[in-house]
Amino acid sequence: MEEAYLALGRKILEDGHLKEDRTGTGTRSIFGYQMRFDLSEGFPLLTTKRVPFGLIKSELLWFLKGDTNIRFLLQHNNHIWDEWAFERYIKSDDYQGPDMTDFGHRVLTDETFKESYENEHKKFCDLILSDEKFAAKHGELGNIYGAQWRHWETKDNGFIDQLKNVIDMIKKTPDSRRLIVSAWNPEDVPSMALPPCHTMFQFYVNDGKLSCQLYQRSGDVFLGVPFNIASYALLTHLIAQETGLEVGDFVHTIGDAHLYTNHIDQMNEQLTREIRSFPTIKLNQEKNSVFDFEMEDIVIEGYDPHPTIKAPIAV
Ligand code: DHF
Ligand code: TMP
Repeated sequence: MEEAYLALGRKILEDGHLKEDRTGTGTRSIFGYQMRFDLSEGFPLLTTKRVPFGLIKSELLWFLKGDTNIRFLLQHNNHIWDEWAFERYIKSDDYQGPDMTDFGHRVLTDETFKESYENEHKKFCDLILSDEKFAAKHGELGNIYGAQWRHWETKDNGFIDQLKNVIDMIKKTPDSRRLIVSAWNPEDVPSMALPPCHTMFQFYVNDGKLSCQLYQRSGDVFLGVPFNIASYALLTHLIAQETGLEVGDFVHTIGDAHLYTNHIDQMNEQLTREIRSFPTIKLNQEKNSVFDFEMEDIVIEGYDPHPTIKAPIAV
């Protein structure tokens, strides 16, 4: 099954169009791709490079709480969203340090700047952790995933808990064709630190099994996509446990599937590696609500990946 992912990487390397992008990095990209992972055959955490599952767990628990502030992530030593909060902070009047404009590119080419960035980044993280007021103001990413999943604001000043509703629907009307959660809220998109990449997902129940399909509008195939696959596989396991179903397929549909030009060597390296068998996942069987899970309730067993492959993230 990991082959489905590697085939995507290979296809982009072979057929991808050269395409400029918002971050100014440049990509090779294709439009429209679908992968399918049978979750009963193993947990889709890639083995051809190490994918840090702890970060995927804490990010998903953060979404499930409806949280959109990076403070929780930092408390779990998870730094995958730092750059997007930091970018907002340096544009605010409260930031008084050295000029950090365009830091994402400058760290790649300028050693002296990189040192200064790392220093400012560390100060930023320390403040988020130690100063609640600072965190409330500068740790916020806007109404990203957690807010839309759990607290979609309505015209009458109320809100919709899409995730709770979809779980209730899976229990009561499993044949429904409306088992959908949308993170794409056009009213909120302009104020988000990053408009949702995993845009909407749908569940499907057949033969006692729960399947999930994600529509991802934009996929960073080397860095983001391995996380997204594991994250939605985990979400499907959690919801299956609560609803008393087995796991079915995770279907991953991507719109603009791209490799950044500075990830090409890394992807080629990964493609030389031999696939190992997927690990398995163990959930604390005593938890019967998706919203009650904590880090230690979710464990991966038998994960024996090839080593990490580092790549710079495009900001
Ligand atoms: N921007 C871009 N350009 N690509 C993304 O994938 C992306 N993902 C976001 C936010 N913005 C993004 C949120 N998810 C990493 C993985 C997922 C993610 C953000 C970052 C990442 O850097 N992964 C590294 C390890 C990071 C670490 O150990 O801290 C990896 O090698 O998988
Ligand atoms: P964009 O908003 O210009 O599409 O940039 C977002 C980038 O982040 C793009 O490369 C896709 C990537 N991304 C993922 O692949 N998965 C994710 O979960 C997130 C948040 C971002």
